[in-house]
Amino acid sequence: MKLSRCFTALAAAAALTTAFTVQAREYSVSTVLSDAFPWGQAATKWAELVKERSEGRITLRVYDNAQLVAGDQTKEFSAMRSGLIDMAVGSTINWSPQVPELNLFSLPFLMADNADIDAITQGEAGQMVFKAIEKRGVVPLAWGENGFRELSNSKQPIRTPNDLKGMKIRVVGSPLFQDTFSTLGANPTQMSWADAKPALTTGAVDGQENPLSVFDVSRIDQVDQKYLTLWHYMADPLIFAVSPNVWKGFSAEDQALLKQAAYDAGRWEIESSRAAEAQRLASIRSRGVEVTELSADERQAFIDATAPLYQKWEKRIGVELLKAARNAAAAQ
Ligand code: X2X
Repeated sequence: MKLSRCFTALAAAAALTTAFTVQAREYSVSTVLSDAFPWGQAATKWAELVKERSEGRITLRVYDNAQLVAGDQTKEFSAMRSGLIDMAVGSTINWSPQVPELNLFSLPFLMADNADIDAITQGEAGQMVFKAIEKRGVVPLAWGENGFRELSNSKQPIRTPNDLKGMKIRVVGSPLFQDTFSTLGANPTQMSWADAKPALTTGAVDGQENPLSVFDVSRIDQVDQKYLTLWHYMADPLIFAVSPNVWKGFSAEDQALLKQAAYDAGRWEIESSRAAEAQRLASIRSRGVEVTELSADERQAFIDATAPLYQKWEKRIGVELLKAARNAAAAQ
């Protein structure tokens, strides 16, 4: 081969490599919790399925601990909308500042059990929620689950709203949580998950609310949370979603592949995390945490105390959406 031809061949090879690198770029997937938790496992599963089914053409890389938004989980939705983040598996709570309809799931005692969650997410109400997300500029693909959120504290067992009086409780990203805990007579403080554990450690706050999986894996018992009330007051679904411009860049076949993989990862995560709940509770108990289970009457006292919140919040959430969700739950 002549030298000049050799250079041409080399240049062509280099161009090809560049093209390949551009095509094979990684897509970022944001989560708040790592794959030590069901939440992070949902994202990892999605990445695995996409890699396998695209035969390595599409690579999703998971960035946990909300690191792509410097720990501020309430900025995740905006970052995805603007394209700073390609994809996310995010909680309805953390996206509710930008999508008010997502506060639906945070209404206290709207859903009593898993059947209620499924009836809402898998039916008309779930479709309305997805439309609301689309309207605000992000493409939703499938549902996952963080789980029913239970209440822990360092002071005393909580059986009645009165037991919560004056207690400093760390809450998450939406003003609805401020309203709920203020209505119950507590003293709520909003902070990110990154700040929550230090605040529990120093005693800056007395309590917090999170699913059993989070309590268990994060060893919340080690930061003085000796009391846990199972009140099942709300559950936050997770949503697999994609930034709009990234979505448009995929062919119809790849869009279908991503969506089906998200759906399968979500179903897998929902089932496996529900199946682990009893074991989670047993291990929390075995570490000496005092678990309070409420009688129907005791739970009703919390339902009655928080009922006035519905009037204020149904306007923000949407009267029609709330009606659809209530009908779905009532039909169970
Ligand atoms: O911050 C929390 O409490 C967490 C981890 O559950 C969410 O991101 C909603």
